[in-house]
Amino acid sequence: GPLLEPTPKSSDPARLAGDIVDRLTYRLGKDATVATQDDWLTAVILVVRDRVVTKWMESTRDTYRREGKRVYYLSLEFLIGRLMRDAMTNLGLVDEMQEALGELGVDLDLIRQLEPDAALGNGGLGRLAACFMESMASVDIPAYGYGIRYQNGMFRQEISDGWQVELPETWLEHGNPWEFERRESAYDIGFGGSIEIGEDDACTWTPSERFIAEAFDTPIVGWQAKRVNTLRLWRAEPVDPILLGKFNAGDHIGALHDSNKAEALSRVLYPADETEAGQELRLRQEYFFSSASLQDILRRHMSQFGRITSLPDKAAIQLNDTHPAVSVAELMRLLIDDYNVDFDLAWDMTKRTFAYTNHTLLPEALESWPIPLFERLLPRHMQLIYKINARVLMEARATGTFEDEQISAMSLIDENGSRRVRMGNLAFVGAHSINGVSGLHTDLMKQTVFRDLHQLYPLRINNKTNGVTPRRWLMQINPDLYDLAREVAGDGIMSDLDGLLALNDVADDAGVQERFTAIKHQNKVALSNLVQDRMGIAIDPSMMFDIQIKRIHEYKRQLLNIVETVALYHQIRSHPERAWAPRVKVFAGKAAASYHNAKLIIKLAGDVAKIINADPATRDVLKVAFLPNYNVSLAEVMVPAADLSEQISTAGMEASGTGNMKFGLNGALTIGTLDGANVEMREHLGAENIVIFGMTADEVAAKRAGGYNPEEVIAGSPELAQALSAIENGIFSPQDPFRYRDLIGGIRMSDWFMLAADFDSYSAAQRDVDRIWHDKPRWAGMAIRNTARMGYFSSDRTIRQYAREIWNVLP
Ligand code: DL6
Repeated sequence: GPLLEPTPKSSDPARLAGDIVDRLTYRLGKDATVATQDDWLTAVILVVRDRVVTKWMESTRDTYRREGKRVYYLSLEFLIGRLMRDAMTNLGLVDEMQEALGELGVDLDLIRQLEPDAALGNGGLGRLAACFMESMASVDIPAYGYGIRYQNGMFRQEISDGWQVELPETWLEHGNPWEFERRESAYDIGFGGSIEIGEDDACTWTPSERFIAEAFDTPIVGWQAKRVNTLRLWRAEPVDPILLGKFNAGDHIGALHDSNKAEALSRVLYPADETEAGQELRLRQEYFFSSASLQDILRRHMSQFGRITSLPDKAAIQLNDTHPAVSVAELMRLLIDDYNVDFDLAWDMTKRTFAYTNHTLLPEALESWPIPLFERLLPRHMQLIYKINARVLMEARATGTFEDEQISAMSLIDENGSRRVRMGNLAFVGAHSINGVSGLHTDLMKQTVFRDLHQLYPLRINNKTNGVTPRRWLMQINPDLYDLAREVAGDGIMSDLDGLLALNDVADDAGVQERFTAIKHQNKVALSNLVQDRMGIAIDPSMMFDIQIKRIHEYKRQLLNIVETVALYHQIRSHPERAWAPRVKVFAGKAAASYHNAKLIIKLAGDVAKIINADPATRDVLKVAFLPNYNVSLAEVMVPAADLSEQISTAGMEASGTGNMKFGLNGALTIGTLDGANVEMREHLGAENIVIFGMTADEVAAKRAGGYNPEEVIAGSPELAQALSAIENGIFSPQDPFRYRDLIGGIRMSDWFMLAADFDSYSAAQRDVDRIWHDKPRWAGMAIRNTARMGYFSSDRTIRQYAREIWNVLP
């Protein structure tokens, strides 16, 4: 009845101001005269959250009423960043809030910057999950994200004497006003113990260890608040917070044993990005969140539909990489052991429910677990995996078309060396859809990692090229460019990014170019101010901002960029009379803590910067900066300020890239290889609006197979040879002249990432970029056409494709 309706919330600035003071007073217990900026931030978030909650409940009621299918996105990473501006723009509250805070004497932009980044992810995979959450709400798909509420997310990077130092990030320090703790949504999670087979093969698993998973919900608002979905993150709790017996016996530390063990489960995000994988704790985290999420999904399904067999019609579960792949075995266990479904039906239901996204082909990133470990932690799951494996291999043998070698490649158990469970194969066989994240990546998946499974199940692999949300990555971070785009293309662009195409017709218009260039300049001023504040380096905003930001990894080839910078430096010194395009090369990114070469590359960037920036002979045309602690919020300042975007991975190695899309959307030109989604960007932009260089994926593969000799290539390229020797001989590290000997030695010896092979082509492409830079109208025209033609790379498009082609849900 009307008495239960919440008070209507208005967006009237006076009302907002009143609500803010109300929250400050009654929720924070603070008087406006003594409130800190952090208090104001919390009060504002609470006010915004209240407006979200009303919509949230409407969305939930609507989903129940429709009796439709829900999408569940299982991901060990959600790299969200800040949420306040996102929620305010999607609610259409920004101007009103600004006015309200003005009345209170609070600066919205200032408190906005105090909000900590929710950095529950490493890089592209986690940020994609965040864009997908926003897009699913924006295109009106009932969806839940499931993950872990890490107390410490991505580490904070400090650069000390040029070296990366990892420090814990404490995003929950001031509490988290966005989340709702759900004590009632808690599940039992078991590990270890033994299994017992009873009558009719019924199995009882008695775990030796138990924990509780407790839910924390964050509402995710879609564009124009069409829908609000839920991000549900799990925190581990002990069953007994304190073992009183032990405590009373004087063992005060031992009394907290269970508590500490639980805390460790959801304590920290593994800095995994494609190389490092912790062992036991990582597997425990994967199972912990998979089991909690599946129990929750089944509970919701049963409470609404009452019949377990309709699960595949009402739930689509997307596995974000193999991190949640143990879910395949867990769903089988729950169906068979708890719901008495027989194995055949359970297997059919499982495959119809799950879909799996692969994000990398790097062999070191393909997860597998030692059988003894797996068996010890998850004995029942191990048994089910053997049974599933037998079924799959029988199907393979029955075709009569596979060699033994192919059968063993399809097996869920890797028998080469010490036996391991292959999580990629488990995800593949347990899903009806396996997708790659760009056209090239999907083709390579079919030819490499999943070649044999693809032959056995040829209809499963499909492509869903990544995208990014234009609300955050255009409208919020580049409001002036958004205004320009809106004037030309109309108000509908945020719901249909293809509308940006209207900009294409005015790309050569002098007035539009002037405006575009002024906006870019202003964004560059903002970035130079940030660099000045944080690092004390002055950079001239009229220089070309040439930016490479992403995780530091050899395949992403930051080293190629640095070596080219050194070569350019030498060239400028030898030929000061030439018309060099003044550039600042900006780098940012984190290295996995145990990735030695990546850390050395960071050090090298700093060493090179020190020498080049101090040289009066080149000072006006070349600068280098490495910005510490790259995160979503820093990207939000860097992306709109870029003139040139570096997307230079060894072809065949970057699954998609999404930074490439953010830069293009904000009117940066791309210099890049034909890798990942760069290939499709070229198709959409036209080859004349992107600078492509280097070998193709096929050429890389052929060269690797055909005996590549980097020394020969180096000998044939005087510029490369000179740059490598300079670095190798300690010109940039005089106090430690051998620092880079092994790093450069690796290029001479094997050069797996084809730095030498692509160098001349890269360097020539950079000189093409210089020429375009000198032709201002040409540059501006290309840049505007980049924005105009990036509509395809909206994550709304990607999500609609998942909805139609994988999930079978109608937005
Ligand atoms: O699909 C999102 C993103 C891609 O854009 C990147 O190209 C790819 O490197 C990244 N993959 C990972 C792999 N992590 N694991 N496993 O982060 O995914």
